[in-house]
Amino acid sequence: MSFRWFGDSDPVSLQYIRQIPGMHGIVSAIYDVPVGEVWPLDKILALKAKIEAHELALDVIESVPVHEDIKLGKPGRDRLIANYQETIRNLGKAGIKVICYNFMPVFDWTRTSMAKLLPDGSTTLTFDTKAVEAIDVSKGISLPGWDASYKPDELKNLLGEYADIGEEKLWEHLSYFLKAIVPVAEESGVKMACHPDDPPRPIFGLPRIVKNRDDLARLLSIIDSPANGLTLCSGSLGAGPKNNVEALVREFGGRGRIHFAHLRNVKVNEAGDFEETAHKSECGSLDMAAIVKAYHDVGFEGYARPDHGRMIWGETGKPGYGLYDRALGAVYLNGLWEAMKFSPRV
Ligand SMILES: [Mn+2]
Repeated sequence: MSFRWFGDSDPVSLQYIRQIPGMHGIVSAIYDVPVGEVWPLDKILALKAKIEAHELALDVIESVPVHEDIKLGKPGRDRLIANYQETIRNLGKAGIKVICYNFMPVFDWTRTSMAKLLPDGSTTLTFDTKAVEAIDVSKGISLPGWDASYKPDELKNLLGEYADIGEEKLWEHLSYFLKAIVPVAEESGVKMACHPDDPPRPIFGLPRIVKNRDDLARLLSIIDSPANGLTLCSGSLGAGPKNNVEALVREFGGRGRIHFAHLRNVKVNEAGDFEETAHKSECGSLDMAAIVKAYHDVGFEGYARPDHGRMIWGETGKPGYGLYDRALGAVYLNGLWEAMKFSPRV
C-alpha cells in the first residue's frame, strides 16, 4: 500500500502519511526538472533518502511525463526519447521498480469541478460531459486545474498541432515510443505502467487511446514484455459506463501485466458524467470488494494506492489529494485485502 506525495510543497507531510496503518510506500516524482529533460540521479537519490528517513519506501514513480512532441511524433522526438531512456536508467539505478506514465494529449485528468459541495458538507471532483462539450475550443479553454498551465495562445497552437492527429496516428506515436523505451526498462529492472485516459473518452477533439479493454490489450500487444504494463486505475476506467473493472483486473492482472493499482470509487451515469466518491463500494458505482477480490484471485503482487479522496473534516489543500479521505481509503482497502486471506481464490 502506498500514498502519493507531491514533494516538499505538499501540505501532507511524510510523517502524517507514515502514521496511516499499513502504509509502506510513497509514490512521487521529481517536480523541478522540465518535461523532456533527464532526471538527474542525485535528485532521485535525494528524494529516496528523504522518504526512507520516514521509514517509507520509494518504489513507484508517478509520473515521468511524456513530452507533447513525442505524442505528436515531431522530428525532435528522438532527443526527447533518448532523455526519457536516460531517466529510466537513472531510476533503475536508484532501485525504482515501477514507472507510471500516460499518453493523453495536452490534458491528462480533466474535471469540470474541483470542489462540488456534497450534502454531507464534503467536496469532491466531478465531470459533466455536457459542460465539456459546450466549451468552444476556439475561444480558449478554461478548466479548473488547468487555467494556469498554458497561456491561451500556447494552448491554441498546441490544439492546432493535434488537428490532424487521429487515434491511429497517436497509436503509431505510442508504439514508436514504447519500442524505444521498453527494452531500456527491461535492462534497468523497471516496469512501465501506462495510466488509462481520465476520463476514458475523447475531449475537445483530442484523441484518447487508452480507454477500454481493447485499447489496453492493444497497448500490451505492442511489446509482449512484463516491462510493458499497466497502471489500472479503477476510477478512470470505471468512469466509462461500459468498462467492467473487475473483469479488467482478472484479464490483465492474470497475465501479470498490472504493476500498479489505483483504487478509488466513482458514481457514474450512463452519459459518463461522474463524481468521485469515498472508497467504500456502497458510496459509488464500483464494487470495490469485487475489484480487490479480483486482485487477490490473480495473485497480485504489485503496488496499490488509494487514488483520490474527497475533502473532508474541513481539510484544505490539493483537490483530490488531501490526507484524511485518502487515509480512510487506504485503511478500508487494507481491510478488504486482509480479509481476503479467508477467501478461496476463484
Ligand atoms: Mn488514477
